[in-house]
Amino acid sequence: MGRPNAGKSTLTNAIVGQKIAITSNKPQTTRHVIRGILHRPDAQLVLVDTPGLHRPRTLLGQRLNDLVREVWSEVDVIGVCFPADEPIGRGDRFISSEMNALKATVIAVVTKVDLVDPQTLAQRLLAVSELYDFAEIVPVSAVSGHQVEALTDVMVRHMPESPQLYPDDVLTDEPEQVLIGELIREAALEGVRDELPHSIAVMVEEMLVEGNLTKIYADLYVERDSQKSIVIGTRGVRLKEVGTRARTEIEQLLGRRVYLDLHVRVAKEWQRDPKQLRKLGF
Ligand SMILES: Nc1nc2c(ncn2[C@@H]2O[C@H](COP(=O)(O)OP(=O)(O)OP(=O)(O)O)[C@@H](O)[C@H]2O)c(=O)[nH]1
Ligand SMILES: [Mg+2]
Repeated sequence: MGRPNAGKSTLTNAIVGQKIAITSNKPQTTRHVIRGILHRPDAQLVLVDTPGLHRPRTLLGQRLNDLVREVWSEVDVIGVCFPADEPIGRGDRFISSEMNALKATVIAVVTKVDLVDPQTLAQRLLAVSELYDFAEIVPVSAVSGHQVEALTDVMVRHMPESPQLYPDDVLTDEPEQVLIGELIREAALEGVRDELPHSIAVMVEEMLVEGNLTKIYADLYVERDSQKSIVIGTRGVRLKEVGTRARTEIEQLLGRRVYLDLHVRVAKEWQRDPKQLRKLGF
């Protein structure tokens, strides 16, 4: 867990060894709870990637925070992520103060250490140690791989004994259709700014297998007509780029050729509307 953009999903992917969660440099990329499984000879780690905890401005934001808090009570170890390239802020202090009430072992993970010099890292580690009495503090880089294995060792050390929970070949509990929708949203997030990333949602409506081709029909939702024009771009150029980017990723995931049909629709103010939120799976 951690505030938005702290590097939680990138780290989850690095530990699992496969992309199961989408990532972006926009805050609040993750919108649901994603389980990733690491299989080791001595242990099985079920990683639970959560949305970034933040001060909510919409009903969606509230729902996302609720999801995070639900997870806290279900896990054995909580890794709180702090990005090394940003100073400790009010959000981090707020999150740490909530850890007191929890049963789980709480460790601190200082992420993105490849972005800072040793002196800055030392300062960050000190600041983190003063926030809360963490059981351990582990600096890592998901991008360079530095200390990722050491982090998994630490987590395994704090795991209770348990029967194996997932079969050997399962890396995530994400349904294929959800993963595909997420890959489309990730492609759509690239290059958009301000409020627009928050307004984008994707639903895969239909998947048809025809020979060695998979046909995918998906709707990309925005909240206003003006956003629709931005997403589509002049003569559809942007939407076409998004489709191409997403299709490449989906083909990699499925290992099959893909035809992707993307429609942009307006769902007015969906982030604040309980009925629309339900329709979009929140
Ligand atoms: N250089 C560097 N960048 C990283 C590292 N980990 C994550 N990032 C970048 O940080 C940004 C945010 O990463 P995410 O993994 O999406 O962050 P998150 O905590 O899951 O964010 P939310 O889902 O919005 O809460 C992305 O642009 C990543 O590429 C790292 O170890 N090194
Ligand atoms: Mg994330």
